[in-house]
Amino acid sequence: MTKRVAIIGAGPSGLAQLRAFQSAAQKGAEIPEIVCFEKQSNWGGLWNYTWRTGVDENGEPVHCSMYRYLWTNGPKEGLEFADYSFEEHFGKQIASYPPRAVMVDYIEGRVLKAGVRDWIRFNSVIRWVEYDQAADDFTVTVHDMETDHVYKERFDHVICASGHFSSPNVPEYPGFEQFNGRIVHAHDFRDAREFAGKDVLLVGSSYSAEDIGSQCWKYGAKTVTTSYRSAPMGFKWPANWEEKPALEKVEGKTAFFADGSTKDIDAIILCTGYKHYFPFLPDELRLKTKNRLATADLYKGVVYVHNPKMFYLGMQDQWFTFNMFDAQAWYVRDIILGRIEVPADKQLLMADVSEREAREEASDEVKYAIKYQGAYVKELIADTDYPSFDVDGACEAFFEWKHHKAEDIMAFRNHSYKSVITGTMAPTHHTPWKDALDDSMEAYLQN
Ligand code: FAD
Ligand code: NA7
Repeated sequence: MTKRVAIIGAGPSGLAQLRAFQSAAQKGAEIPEIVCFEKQSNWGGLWNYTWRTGVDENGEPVHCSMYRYLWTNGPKEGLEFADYSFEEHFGKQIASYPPRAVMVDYIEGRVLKAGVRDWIRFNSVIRWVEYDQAADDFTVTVHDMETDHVYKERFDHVICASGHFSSPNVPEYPGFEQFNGRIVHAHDFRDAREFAGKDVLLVGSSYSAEDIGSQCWKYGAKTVTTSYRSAPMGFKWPANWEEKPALEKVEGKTAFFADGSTKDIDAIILCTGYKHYFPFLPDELRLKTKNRLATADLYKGVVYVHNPKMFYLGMQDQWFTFNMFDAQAWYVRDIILGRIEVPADKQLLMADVSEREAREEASDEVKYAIKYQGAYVKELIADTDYPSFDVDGACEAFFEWKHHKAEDIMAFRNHSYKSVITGTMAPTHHTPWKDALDDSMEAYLQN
């Protein structure tokens, strides 16, 4: 009987999995029956923007954590699909930091070409997954929101690609209950114009704090204050942007920081990260990990060590994104197709995880981390027919990106890099990022 494979989520990781199977079928391989369940009404995952916050039209938690005016926060040359270049999609090379709408078009282009949309059941929320020891298969409970029907189906494998930047980590500080202004987590931040003319405090010192602060600055916030728990971001900020140590409390509209300083603020944006959250998985199948490069309990970063018929995609913290999801998806596909063997001895799977953890922990330098994840991508693609590409070249683009950020945090997106897929240099964008207020695809692609 044909094997059945369930994929949870049609974001970049789930779509990579669909493309991986489709490419094997295209080359003549017999592939299992694939069913991808997506709770939203369209594909693209986090990139599928909605103005909604809280719950969606079905009463489910909104998945999207992206916002209007979001441009990629790293160069596109670091994430380009090896089997579908930006030039192939747009018919020309484009600048290096595309806005969200341009990225969605690109993500969609590859899967439309592959013709895999029919493999996806949209508006379908995975409610529960159970493993049956005797039958050695999984029963998946699905809520079809279009027909309001809950049903169960059996699968030989489950691939969880539900993302991990959607369920917010929301700390509370003394005084929040009485704060006379808006408190919002980055997950629910949608439009920087809301904060024009305001004094905004962002809690956190990672990508969301940096980018949402930059958005607020670009769209006219009066001042931006960021507060760090561990270490400052340390960029050369514009004159109306200040970094403060840990927030201790708020009283009325005044924020108090660990160094004894204070600042009067109108709004607080909690850029305090996300939780790996899988409400549809029982203990024995549920990944419990920190947001790091070497995730807990995943052999080769994808095979769940406590049940190797279950896989996870994209659960790592991410320097590499789309091309890493591809590397993982091709690898998982080849395990399912019997082309790659997973050791039967659980100790060996756990040893693989420990080795990855130790290697990640050997240094906290950024360059080391980028190379570490680059090496992981190389390791996986070496074992499959995913088109090999210059991963070291992509690492170089990341190093340059870091350098450009250090030079001028409000201008790094004006730089261009060379594609490691086509070898073409990206053009310089027609408008500096800080002045480009219209970020529609049409505006971006103008020459
Ligand atoms: P997601 O994109 O999160 O997709 C998961 C999918 O699973 C969603 O469609 C969701 O609806 C679905 N799903 C979840 N639960 C269920 C369920 N129970 N049943 C059915 N379906 C379900 N990466 C970059 O490369 N460049 C960037 O510039 C960039 N910017 C980012 C900015 C923000 C604000 C955030 C939060 C992330 C950013 N990322 C960026 C990283 C991002 O994680 C990846 O680009 C990518 O979206 C991850 O893909 P994914 O498929 O693993 O997860
Ligand atoms: P990250 O990268 O996980 O960073 C979370 C930040 O929040 C980090 O600076 C944390 O500080 C900080 N944090 C977490 N909990 C707290 C509390 N309780 N108090 C203060 N500060 C806290 O998440 P991001 O949202 O920035 O980025 C996630 C993705 O979105 C990323 O891929 C981007 O591309 C977009 P710490 O350093 O741990 O002290």
